[in-house]
Amino acid sequence: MSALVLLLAACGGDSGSEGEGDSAGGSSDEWLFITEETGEQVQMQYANEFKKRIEEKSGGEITVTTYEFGGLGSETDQVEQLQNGAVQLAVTSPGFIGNTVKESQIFGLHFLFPDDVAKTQQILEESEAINTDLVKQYEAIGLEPLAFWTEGGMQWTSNKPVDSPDDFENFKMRIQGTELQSESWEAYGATPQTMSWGDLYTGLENGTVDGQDNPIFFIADASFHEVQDYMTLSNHNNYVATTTVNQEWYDGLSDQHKTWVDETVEELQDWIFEEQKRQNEEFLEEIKEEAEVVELTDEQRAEFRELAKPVRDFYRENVSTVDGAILDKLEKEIAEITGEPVE
Ligand code: 6CS
Repeated sequence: MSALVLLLAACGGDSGSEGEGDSAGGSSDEWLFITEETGEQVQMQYANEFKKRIEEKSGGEITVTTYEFGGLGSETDQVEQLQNGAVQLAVTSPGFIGNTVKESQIFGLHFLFPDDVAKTQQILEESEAINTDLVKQYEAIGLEPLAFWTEGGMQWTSNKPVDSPDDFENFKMRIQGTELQSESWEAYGATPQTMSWGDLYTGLENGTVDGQDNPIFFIADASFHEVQDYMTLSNHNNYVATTTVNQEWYDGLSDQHKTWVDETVEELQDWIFEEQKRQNEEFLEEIKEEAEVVELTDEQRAEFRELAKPVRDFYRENVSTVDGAILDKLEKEIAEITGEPVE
């Protein structure tokens, strides 16, 4: 644990408490909210809007302090900080928290969710597999996921056209770092390599890795398109973010504070959907000015989709701690919402 984390943990607790019971982490009046992004990227927009609304609702009684990626260490440090209560709230991604909550790697499966981002958001909000069964897996390690939401479809970038699995031969693909991500890219023939996004611009520039995948807004805002010649509209996956809080802190909130948190998280579901949509649409135009944007045909996508299918069994057998029960249920729920059969 870093010195900063220890300091935050030590400072947190009961200063200024009026017996409201908001005891884990920061004082009862200050809540710390960490994200994995920076500036005006989608997760930060979320955290800052949450801050604005909570501060308004509480008439200034509560201050929410938001931290950008890097402000409190690496993405995996952040999971630890949330668990030990050094921070109270976070936006987490399965690509990092998946090593702690194994079952959450389900969101790393390619071609599982529909291409329609609105339908994906609907599934994230309505699925019992996600909102009951998966939630229990987070709770088992002291975390409380309050909402799952999309940051948009994921696209890959490269310095050569990549529109068939053959193009991934000898291709070093950056991953965030779960075994499921690794398996997914190996299924196409690529060589996965774990790297923090903080090192990714340089990694792409100097050829340590050949490509990466992310939602459009993130590719543009992190300027990856400056050091990549192609962005392929592959929509092979959907980037799922999770509003996650420290369970002890959440359970200790007064009824009033918990209501403010719950209703704000609920309100933000539609708000953040519109925000990611806006950013993904606007940034696409910016990318087109510097890189070639290639759209995969249905036939090309079908080749990748076929290779991605067996990875679901890899998840069931090697990642899941409940023999894939959550995936089995989720597949059926997706089929019900899309009207298409389980693959
Ligand atoms: O690629 C990454 O690692 C980053 N991508 C997004 C969309 N958000 C945060 C994450 O760390």
